[in-house]
Amino acid sequence: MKKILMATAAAALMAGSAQAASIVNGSFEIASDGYSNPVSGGFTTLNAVSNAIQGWTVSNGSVDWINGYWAAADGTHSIDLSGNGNGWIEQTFATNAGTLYTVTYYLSGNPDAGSVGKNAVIEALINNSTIQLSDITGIKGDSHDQMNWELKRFQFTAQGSQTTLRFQSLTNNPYGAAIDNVSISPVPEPATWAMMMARCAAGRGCSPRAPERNNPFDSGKGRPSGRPFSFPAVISPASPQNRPPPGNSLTI
Ligand SMILES: [Ca+2]
Ligand SMILES: [Ca+2]
Repeated sequence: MKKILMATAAAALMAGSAQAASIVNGSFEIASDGYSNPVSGGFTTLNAVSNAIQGWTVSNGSVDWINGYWAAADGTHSIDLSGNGNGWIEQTFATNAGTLYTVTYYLSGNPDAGSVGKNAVIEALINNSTIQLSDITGIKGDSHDQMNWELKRFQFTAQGSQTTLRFQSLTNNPYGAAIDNVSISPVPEPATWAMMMARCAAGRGCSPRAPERNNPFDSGKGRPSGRPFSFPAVISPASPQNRPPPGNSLTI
């Protein structure tokens, strides 16, 4: 029972604060208005600056927008970060300054030049200045059907009301790192966890109390009646057939 309560509390926490940041079209499945998806089984090379992919900007070089050319981690679309050479793709979203966020994404590599490791960078930026950066090395897909997608994690602490997440290829040929299914969620602060667990233990419920602007759990006023409490998905899981095999743990 306690585990159920803990899980409920965790879900409630995530739901209560998830509105602060979300990635639009993290699986790269949707074209912006006025743009067409790549032909099924193929791909489209997008040169900077391009906003053809809903929510995303190709901001430097070029990337390939894949639609079924190889197996995606989720859906049918993914990205080769090297279109004809190094490419950057990025998205800017609302954040709460001081909040720690976890970005998850799936990573592979274009297998067309053989099973060769790729190099790339993921970074969080504010006003074009890097907050947090992580190198990505040695990723490889074996074939179009065996892409060996790996779930990766990247964390940063926001420094303002907006943050940019950028993926950069460092493989300056047409065969770069591949990404798919990007999502973001805030990491609950220890004090918030402690408060929620104390409420659970005292039998006062494991749901957060009324949202109060930027501090959803401290109002003490109770949630407004008649307003349904929902639990939006924070992290979109990969489709079952494309999940990493058992034992492939989440790594940074
Ligand atoms: Ca996808
Ligand atoms: Ca390419």
